[in-house]
Amino acid sequence: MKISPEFFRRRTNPPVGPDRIADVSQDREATRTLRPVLGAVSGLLAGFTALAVAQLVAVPVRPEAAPLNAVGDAVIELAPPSVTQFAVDTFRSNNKLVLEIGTLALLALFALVLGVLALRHRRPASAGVLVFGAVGTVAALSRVGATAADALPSVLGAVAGAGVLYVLAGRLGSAPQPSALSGAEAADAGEQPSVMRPTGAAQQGFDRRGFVVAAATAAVASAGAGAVGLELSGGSGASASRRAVRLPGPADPAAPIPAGAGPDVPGLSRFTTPNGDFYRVDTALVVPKVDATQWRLRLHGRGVAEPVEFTYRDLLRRDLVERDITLTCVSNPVGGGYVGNARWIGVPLVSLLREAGVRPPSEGGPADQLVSRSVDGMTIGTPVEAVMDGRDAMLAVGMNGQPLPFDHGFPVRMVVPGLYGYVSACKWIEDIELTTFDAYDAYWVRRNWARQAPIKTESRIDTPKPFGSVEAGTTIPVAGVAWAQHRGIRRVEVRVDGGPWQEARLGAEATEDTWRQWVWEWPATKGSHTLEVRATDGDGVTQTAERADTVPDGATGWHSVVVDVS
Ligand SMILES: Nc1nc2c(c(=O)[nH]1)N[C@H]1C(S)=C(S)[C@@H](COP(=O)(O)O)O[C@H]1N2
Ligand SMILES: [Mo]
Repeated sequence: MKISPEFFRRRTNPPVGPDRIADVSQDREATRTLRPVLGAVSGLLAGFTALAVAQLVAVPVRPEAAPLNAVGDAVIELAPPSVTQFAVDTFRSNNKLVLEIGTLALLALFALVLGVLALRHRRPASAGVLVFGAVGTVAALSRVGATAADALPSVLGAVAGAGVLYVLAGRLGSAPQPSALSGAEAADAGEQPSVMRPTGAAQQGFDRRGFVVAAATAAVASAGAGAVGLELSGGSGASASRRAVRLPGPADPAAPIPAGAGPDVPGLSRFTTPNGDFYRVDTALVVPKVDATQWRLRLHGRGVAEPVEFTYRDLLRRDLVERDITLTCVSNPVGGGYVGNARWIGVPLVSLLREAGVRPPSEGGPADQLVSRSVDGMTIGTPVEAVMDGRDAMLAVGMNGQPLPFDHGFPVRMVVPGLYGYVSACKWIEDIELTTFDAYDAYWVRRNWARQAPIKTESRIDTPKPFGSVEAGTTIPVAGVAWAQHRGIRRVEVRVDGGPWQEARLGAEATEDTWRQWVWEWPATKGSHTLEVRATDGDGVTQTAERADTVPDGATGWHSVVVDVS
């Protein structure tokens, strides 16, 4: 059959004259074949409309509530691990794309069938589009952290799609009565006795022009809605995946920060460092932007019963802990700023390790080093004993109530209280291997840094500033922070010009894994003075005065500032 452009230009009731006879019989033939095709087209258009409208509605809701995303993720979730593993192995990083194409193809097939069915059963077939909506709704609502609003994209999309199918099928006309066919025509129609009568009144139901106009309108409007939706939701990718994250509440929340944790002194570091002010130390020239929906964490190696893989959602599904933990960089010089305190939320590392069968060396486990690898190839080696000794080592997903910022390791990083970052705090982590210190040297170890590096007790004067000038008269608050993560701070002392040590007032202790703020009221006299500070940790050990460089395992010495009092 050939459909000429003529076909679409014809009026509903072409004039029938002697010179048109041949045309009319061609029409009859064309119409008979064309109608199911146009039905299928209507179905596809309805499906397209549903997806496009859903994409637009997902903008104010959240990108991951769009049905294609939601259904895709649900499939990944429900598929047996062997199937997902096969997909990951076969399609590598394209597995999500392959999944989406597969989902789309299935959807197209159903839409096509519904479209053809709509020729005869307009209402039920149109309602069939709502079934898609139901599937999308269930998928969207089953997401971690889903709210009722997540149903909106699927529901509204499906209603729009059903509407389009209903209207288009209406333009194609209803099936004629079989009795209206002549015997010859019925025979001609073969297995399709419902085929439209070829002439006159029979064609009244088939509004070609109306169909073309309605179909084009639906196509253009849907394409517009879909494009705007994709554009506004930032499409897919890392940023969209981060925006879509809703962190679940912790099963084990942090204790409230004690009221007196932060003396209110201008110039003193805040107890909790805001994400935007948090120091950043890494080797990344370009901050890795990881799409959380694609991200996987592999856990394998010595003493792991069977290698396991976790998705971001797997982690969010687990019981999360929330803790205030102070992070410190080994390359922080005395008095430096590579230290910050945040409220982290994450999965206790020990739970994942125990489930995988890992035992610490003290229980006879064969691995004493846990090597984390990041997406950008950083390797960080941490003692297995430390992460399993009861401290709050975690795979953090949140920082101060936000999904991890990209700078600080989105989607997942490690945080281990008491160990310098380069031996514990792998950002953009994607692989954890259990091995031994004998068998493997991590990145910084190969560059002359120590294999093991617990954080050294340190204290810092935040105010007054070095070489600052202050006015004599009233007392001057000298204030700062002190840290000895996982041992805690017991005492901070200040002295002036090498005089007797004076005990500072400590902020209330949040936990032994956090720094402590301190303040000492200085009855300052005129002249140039040297202030020094030292801290004593929870074990009663006072930080050493001995100056040590940052290499190989952290600087030591007392922080001092020189101040002019006028
Ligand atoms: N992938 C990766 N993770 C990393 C690093 C890095 O260079 N790459 N640096 C580590 C070091 S040395 C420190 S001190 C901390 C710093 O974490 P932050 O940048 O979030 O403060 O991250 C650790 N994790
Ligand atoms: Mo560091």
